[in-house]
Amino acid sequence: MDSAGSDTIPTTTVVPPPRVSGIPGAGIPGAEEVLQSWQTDRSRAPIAIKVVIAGGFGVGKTTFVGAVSEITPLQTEALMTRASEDIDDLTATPDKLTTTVAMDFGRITLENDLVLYLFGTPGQHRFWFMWDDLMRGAIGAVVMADTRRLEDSFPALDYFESLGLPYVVAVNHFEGAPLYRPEDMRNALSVADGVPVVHMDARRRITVVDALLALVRHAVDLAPE
Ligand SMILES: Nc1nc2c(ncn2[C@@H]2O[C@H](COP(=O)(O)OP(=O)(O)OP(=O)(O)O)[C@@H](O)[C@H]2O)c(=O)[nH]1
Ligand SMILES: [Mg+2]
Repeated sequence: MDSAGSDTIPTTTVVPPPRVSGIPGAGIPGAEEVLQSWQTDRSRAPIAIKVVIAGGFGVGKTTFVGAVSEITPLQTEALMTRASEDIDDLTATPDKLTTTVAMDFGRITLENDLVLYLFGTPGQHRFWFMWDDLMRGAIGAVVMADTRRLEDSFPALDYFESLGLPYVVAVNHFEGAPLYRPEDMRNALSVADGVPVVHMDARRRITVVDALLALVRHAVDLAPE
């Protein structure tokens, strides 16, 4: 038996406290809320969009996000074990010791108050089930490719083709890797004519920004009127 007893429960009227804000009159019933100029100037409001950085294992997605993020990027790197040796090819990146196990996250503000939130996908096969969740709300994707192992890009390209989401192909140039013309890359990857193919180096901010701008322009071009 409950010692409080059901017939002794006190009845209390809870009065919510007035909301606290820096706006004069806020929280006072009946008072007009005085809006500050910065609250009504819609030209100042940044447009925030989400983009995804995808591609095969070790192609440079985490490096890409880290190279441009204006906040300390969120990384979910974990040491790789020998168990992945037979599945994820390490020959192109022999010094790579870690892999992304959930996502990368970063932010970059482009001109005209355009804020991009960058979400990098994990590359190992066993984490691909997370891609659907990572795509939610994205306006498009950068699909990275390494010319030494183009076939690793096919799953990501197929994925975005079937999803119907705008994407650009960013060819990440590693030292010593062959450099092909964008048209040749397009043919080799069977990428449609309208899809931009750009060359970049994931470690160089300026080239990463160019790849992101190419994606934003492409997404705007494809957006319905
Ligand atoms: N030379 C060169 N090395 C790069 C470049 N981009 C990335 N790397 C190196 O390649 C390795 C792999 O880079 P990550 O950014 O971890 O690749 P990732 O695609 O995020 O890898 P996963 O998350 O495991 O799929 C790292 O050792 C990077 O330093 C590049 O443009 N040039
Ligand atoms: Mg990564």
